[in-house]
Amino acid sequence: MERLTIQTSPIDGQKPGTSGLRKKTRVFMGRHYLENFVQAIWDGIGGVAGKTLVLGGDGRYFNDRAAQIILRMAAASDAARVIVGQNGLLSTPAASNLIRKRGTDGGIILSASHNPGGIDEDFGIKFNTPNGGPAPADVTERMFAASREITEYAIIETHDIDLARLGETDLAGMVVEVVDPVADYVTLMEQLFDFDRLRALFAGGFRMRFDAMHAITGPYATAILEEALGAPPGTVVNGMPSPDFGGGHPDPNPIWAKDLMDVMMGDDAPDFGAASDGDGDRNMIVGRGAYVTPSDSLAVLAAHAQLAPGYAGGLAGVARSMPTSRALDRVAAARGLDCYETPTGWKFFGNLLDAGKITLCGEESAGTGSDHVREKDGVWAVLLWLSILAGTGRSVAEILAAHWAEFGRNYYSRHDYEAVDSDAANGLMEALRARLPELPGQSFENLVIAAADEFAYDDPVDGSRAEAQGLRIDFDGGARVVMRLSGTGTEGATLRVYLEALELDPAKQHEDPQAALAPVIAAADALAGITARTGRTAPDVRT
Ligand code: G16
Repeated sequence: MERLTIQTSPIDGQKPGTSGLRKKTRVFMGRHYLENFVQAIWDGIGGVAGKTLVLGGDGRYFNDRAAQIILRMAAASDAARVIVGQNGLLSTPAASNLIRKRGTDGGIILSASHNPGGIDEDFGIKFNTPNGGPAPADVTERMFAASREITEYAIIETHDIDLARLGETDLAGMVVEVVDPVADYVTLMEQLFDFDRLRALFAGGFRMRFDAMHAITGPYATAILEEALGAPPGTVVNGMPSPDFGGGHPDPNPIWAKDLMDVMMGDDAPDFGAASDGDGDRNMIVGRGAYVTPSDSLAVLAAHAQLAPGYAGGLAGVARSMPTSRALDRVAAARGLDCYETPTGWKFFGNLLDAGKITLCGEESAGTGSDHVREKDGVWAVLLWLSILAGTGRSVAEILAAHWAEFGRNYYSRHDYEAVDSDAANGLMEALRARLPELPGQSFENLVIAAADEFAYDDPVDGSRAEAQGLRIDFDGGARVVMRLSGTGTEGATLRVYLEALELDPAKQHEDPQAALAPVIAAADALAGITARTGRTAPDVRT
């Protein structure tokens, strides 16, 4: 084995976004691209000499090659140990759990989350800090700065390490420890949830369909739902991870999980349906004939969390990302809980969780989680929903109806305009930003603007400030439009328009959300000139 020092030079654009560095796979496969960024990670965290890291990914195309390169680079920079999921696989929440449980110096997760995989699709890499959570901005900025000054990187020249075999091997003085990617995660879930009770639910004939979308949660869901809880074989569908996710788009929403939606809206629908994304941190929840928006799901989980043993003692507080609907706030107000509003990005929950200010948090982008790890967690959300279904004896539709009757319904939808010309998208945002001060008092489509601002966040724990986190326009009566540009796309710009309207009258809480939101949708277009500026007459995705 030879330690090589390879001369290189900076590559443009290695700036981590909302969740690590995401690019087209072919970009990552380009000469020095991955190596430069991995070296930048080492430099950004003060080197890896003597450190222990976790490594794993969602199994997408290039995961296996990237894992080998990272191991050889870690060894060349004198890391002590890397704990790798078997075959280089780990779901994002399982990686977060391992980082915490083993007390490591952090970990690397290979994923572009819900983005499609394949040689012509997307790849990604992110670093999680020793608390198990995504690196905060100061750390990713150091990585970006290092990527702009890089002149060389170190790598061990050797044959591939066998990542299929559990156990330890030596790589130039570094221990490579290959672990079962599922086992520790199952143990954690057993600590939070009453598996006996959930077993009894399935034994009583409860039917469920979990769509793993050919992504990483297949093995986790099979081990927990079918093997540990006794759900019938076939409960988990598309359970075998594949490098291109079966040619699909592993994004658990009604568009990309349409098969599941069709089953759940059909005549013989199971009691409960769920899906998770590429790396297992997102979730979609759907009952028989009842889709649950991620924002509503978060609010329902907060209202009923005590039905699971892990949360029986109550919640310290809750948090949501700013664009997430304010359904959570209504639960928090009624229950006397602190409720924090953070920018988009799971990393912003980290300090609140570490400081014990919150127990539960979530986002409109199909992520919910708690203080059990420092990532959102798809399978965990499913188990908490199952605990609520078992504990209340109600159906998903009944739980939703009761929730809205008690707290009001925050009708909600997100409209995405994808791969928009970047200049057009930036121009739209700039023009709207410039008009914010004059908007209060004006009316659009008969909705009167109560307040308009650009969201900035002051972290209550470390005092750091994050600016320019989205434009928000509040209307009288509880409706709201938020606009921001995505930080996870890999092509042009993605304009996200978040739409919300509050309905307190139970008689009006069962409309189609797009119809209920029609005036807010029209007001958003009138405010920002979406069609005029982007040339788009309809969004690509409506969640
Ligand atoms: C990531 C972040 C989430 C964020 C989502 C969408 O999720 O972890 O916090 O809500 O991206 O971000 P954006 O609106 O900037 O595209 P994931 O599941 O893609 O890792």
